[in-house]
Amino acid sequence: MTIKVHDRLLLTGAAGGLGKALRGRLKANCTTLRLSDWTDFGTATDGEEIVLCDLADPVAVHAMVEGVDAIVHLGGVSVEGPFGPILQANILGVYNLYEAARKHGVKRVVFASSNHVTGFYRQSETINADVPARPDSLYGLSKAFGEDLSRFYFDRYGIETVCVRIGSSFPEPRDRRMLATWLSYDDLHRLITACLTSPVVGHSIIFGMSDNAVTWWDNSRAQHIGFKPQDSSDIFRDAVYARTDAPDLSDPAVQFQGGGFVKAGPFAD
Ligand code: NAI
Ligand code: 15L
Repeated sequence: MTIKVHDRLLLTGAAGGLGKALRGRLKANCTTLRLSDWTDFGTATDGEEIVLCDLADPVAVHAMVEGVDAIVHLGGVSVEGPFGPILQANILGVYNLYEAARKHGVKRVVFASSNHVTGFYRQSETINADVPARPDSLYGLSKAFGEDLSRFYFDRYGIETVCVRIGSSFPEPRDRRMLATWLSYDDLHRLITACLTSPVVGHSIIFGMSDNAVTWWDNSRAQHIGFKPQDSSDIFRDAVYARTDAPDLSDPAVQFQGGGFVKAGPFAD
């Protein structure tokens, strides 16, 4: 597989679950993979660079971004919690990242958004990326901010972004909800590759899910990205049903697409 398009590619959130899953896979997409997180995660191997950086620190973010051609931005708070850390990493952090991208001439970003931008749509609805955001959490709200900020940086400065509203990307679906939202690691890599290689992406939003039989998301408006999932949660269905209870249909976590996020918190800062 020969898919290099970028010379130096930056991956933020490299110490996290998806960062670890993508570290080996993204080497095919570039000559040099610059890996970043704010926690120590070891040493660089061949074709890698490591830059430790707190996304809330603009000076550190500018140093992290200097010299890269494109960015896969996974770093930040990835679940619902107190507003303080979300504000620092996901709101201030994404502003710092795009300011650095503008200053250093980066032309394309893949932004790890989340299905929690639209988590207050019901599991009985199929939505596309044109429906209004209905965040289910402070976390989802911060991702909606990232999507809007990236649209501004496209409209004003021409920096292209694909916002990937990732469903649930784990080795396997963990519960019945994830049968609809699951995105395999290989499909995640296929999706990011499509975002990095599609000739023109402008500012686009795409839901990140595998080819699951049950889905709440319609990606027909994002065909220009060229993502074709090859995995499916369907092979896990029987096992997930066998180990989980029948859903309580009065539970908001079962009614809404965001699952448990719709009732998480409030948290003390
Ligand atoms: P994770 O929590 O395992 O990884 C996030 C990484 O960001 C961590 O390594 C953490 O140290 C780093 N980070 C946090 N605050 C930081 C800061 N201030 N400065 C620098 N780095 C910081 O999350 P995961 O699962 O790997 O997700 C990656 C991205 O994808 C996140 O942005 C998450 O919101 C998004 N996403 C993930 C989904 C999934 O199913 N795994 C679903 C939807 C979105
Ligand atoms: C997310 O946005 C989270 O980052 C991830 O940990 C999962 O909870 C996922 O959504 C999900 O909705 O399953």
